[in-house]
Amino acid sequence: MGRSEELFKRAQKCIPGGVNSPVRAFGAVGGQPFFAERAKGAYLYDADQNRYLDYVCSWGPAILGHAHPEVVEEVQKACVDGLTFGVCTQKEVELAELVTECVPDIEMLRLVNSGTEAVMSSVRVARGFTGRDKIIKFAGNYHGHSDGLLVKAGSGLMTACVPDSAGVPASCAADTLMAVYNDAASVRRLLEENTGQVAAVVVEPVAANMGVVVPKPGFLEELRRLTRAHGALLIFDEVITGFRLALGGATAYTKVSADLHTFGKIIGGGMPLAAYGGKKEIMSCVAPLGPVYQAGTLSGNPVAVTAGLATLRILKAHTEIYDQIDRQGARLEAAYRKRGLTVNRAGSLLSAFFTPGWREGAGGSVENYEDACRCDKDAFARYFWHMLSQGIYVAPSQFEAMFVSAAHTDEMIGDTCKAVEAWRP
Ligand code: KE4
Repeated sequence: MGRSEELFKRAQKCIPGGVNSPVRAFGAVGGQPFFAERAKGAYLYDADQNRYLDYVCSWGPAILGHAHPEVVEEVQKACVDGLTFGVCTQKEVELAELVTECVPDIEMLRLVNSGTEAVMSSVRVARGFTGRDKIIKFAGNYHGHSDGLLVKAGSGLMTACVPDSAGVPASCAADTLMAVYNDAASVRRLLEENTGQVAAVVVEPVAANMGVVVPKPGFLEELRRLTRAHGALLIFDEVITGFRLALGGATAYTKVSADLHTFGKIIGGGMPLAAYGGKKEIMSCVAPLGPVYQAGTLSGNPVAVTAGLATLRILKAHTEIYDQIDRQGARLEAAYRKRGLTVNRAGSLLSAFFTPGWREGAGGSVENYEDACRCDKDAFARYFWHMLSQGIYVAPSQFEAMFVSAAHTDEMIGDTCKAVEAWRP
C-alpha cells in the first residue's frame, strides 16, 4: 500500500471524508486522492514521491509557482519575529495601501482569513449600507460556504451534484435570489419583482466554479447599470480573479467597476488571508467606524500578510508575468480545441469542457450553469486519470478551473499539450 493510500485510510477515521475540503477527496473522478508532501515551482510531489506538473496551484494562490524563494525568505524572517500579535502592524497598512494602489475601486479594505469570510462580510456590509435584506447570486457561482450563499452554488457542490447544502435554514436561503449567469434579463426581472429589497448582486466577474465561464460582452456592464438603477450594490467576488487576470483584477480586465470587491488566494500568497473592500462611503459602515460588525482573531496575521505583500510586490514589479501566463493559457486552449473540446479562458484561467457532442468536435458553448451541468463527467474522469498518469495534475472536477503559474515553462506547456494530444477517450 502506498503512503497516500495509507494516509487516506487514517484520515478517514478522524476527518470527514478524510479531507479538509471536499473536492480533495477526488469524489468526482473516483479513485484514491494523493497526499502532497511538498511543492516547488510548477511541481507538486506526493507522499509516494510522484512528481506532478500542477495546474491546480492550490486552487489559484500559487501564481508565482510554489515556494517562491523571495516569498519563503520573507515568511521565514517574519516567523522569527512572532506568529501572531492580535495588535495592528505596519505590514497590514502596507498591504492595504498596495491593494488600493492596484485596484482603483478600493479606497478602503478589511483583511480577513478566507474567501468565505470576505464574501460573507461584503454581503453584510451591503445589507448594512442599503438597509435591504435580499441578495442576487448566480447559479453555479461559488462564494464560499456561508449559509446565505450556499444556494445553487458551484465548485465542490456542483462536483458532488448537490447545489444546495443541508443545514441552511429555509429562512436564510429565502433572501438569496437566483439569477442565470450571462443573462442580465434574469437579474432585471428579480430586481423588478423585489423593488427596493435587493441589497446587492454578487457575481464572479469571470466565473470559475462551474468550470471557467467568461462574461458575454455587455453582461457585466448591464449588471453595473441595473444595480445603479435599483439602488443595489454590485459585488465582484474576486477571490479567484483578483491579481489573477491582471494586477488590477477583474476591473482592469473587463473595464467594469464594482462597489465592493472580495479577494482571497493570491492576496495571501498561499497563506490564509483574504480581504473585502470598496469605496470609503460604503466601507465606513464597518465596525468600529460604523454599525456593521466584523472581526477576527487572526485578521491581518503578520506571517500571512508578509506572504501576501511579498507576492503582490513581485507581481507589481513584474507585470510581464501576466502576458507570459496568458500566452501559456492560449497554448493550452489551442491544444484542447484541437481535440474538439469547448474551452473557456480568461488569461491564465481556463477550463476544457466535455460538452455533449465533444467527440464529434461539435462541443457547443458553455455560458452558464445549465450548459456546464450537461458535460460528460465520466469522460472528464477518464481524461483526469490519463493526465495524472502522464504526471500532470489538473483539478479533479469538471467544475473547477485550470491555473497557469509563472513557473510553468514553455517546455512544460509543450509536454502538457502533447499529453492532451495523446489522450484517447
Ligand atoms: P475560501 O473560503 O475557500 O478561501 O474561498 C471561498 C471562495 C469564494 N469565492 C470564490 C470565487 C471561490 O472560488 C472560493 C473558493 N474556491 C474554491 C475552488 N473553486 C476553493 C477550493 C476548495 O473549496 O477546496
